Amino acid sequence: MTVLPIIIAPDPILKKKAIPIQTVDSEISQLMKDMLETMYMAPGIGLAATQVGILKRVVVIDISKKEQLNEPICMANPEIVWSSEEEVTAEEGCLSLPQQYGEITRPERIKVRYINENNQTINKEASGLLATCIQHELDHLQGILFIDHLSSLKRNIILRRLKKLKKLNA
Ligand code: K2U
Ligand code: ZN
Repeated sequence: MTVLPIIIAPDPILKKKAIPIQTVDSEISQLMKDMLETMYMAPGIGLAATQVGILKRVVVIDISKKEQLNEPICMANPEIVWSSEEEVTAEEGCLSLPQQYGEITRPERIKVRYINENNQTINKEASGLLATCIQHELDHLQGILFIDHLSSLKRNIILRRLKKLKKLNA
């Protein structure tokens, strides 16, 4: 398995829409495995293919705690088929926006349909951190970052900080 480089904002690739996949074949299955290894190494609890520069509609998630067994979820062509009217606000971070955080409001409960690593169509209900993470990752597949849900003032402050960080690390 391979740890893939995570793209850091600002980067035009992070603003692009990902393309649906035809089927979960050996190539997509290997991508899911590499994305999981990359996510665990980061560490994070979610990762979208867009963040490793691959514009395919694939995300991986694992919200299990360190002391628990891993419970990875691999999603191809994920789509939210229902969202609750009730919303919840939570602090979000992002592996592509290191050390930046913001309070983001999203639907509290969702139903998501996706193709799993075994090419099976799955319908799943989610709430809490899992629902937040799924919505965060599906935003990535649309070229949307959590800062796009903030005011332009806050978004520009974060982007200016990240531009300075990238210059320092170049
Ligand atoms: O997409 C990513 O960059 C992965 C995020 C997923 C995430 C963002 C906000 C809220 C939940 C999940 C990273 O895992 S951010 C790191 C992190 C780690 C633990 C809890 C929350 C965020
Ligand atoms: Zn993210």
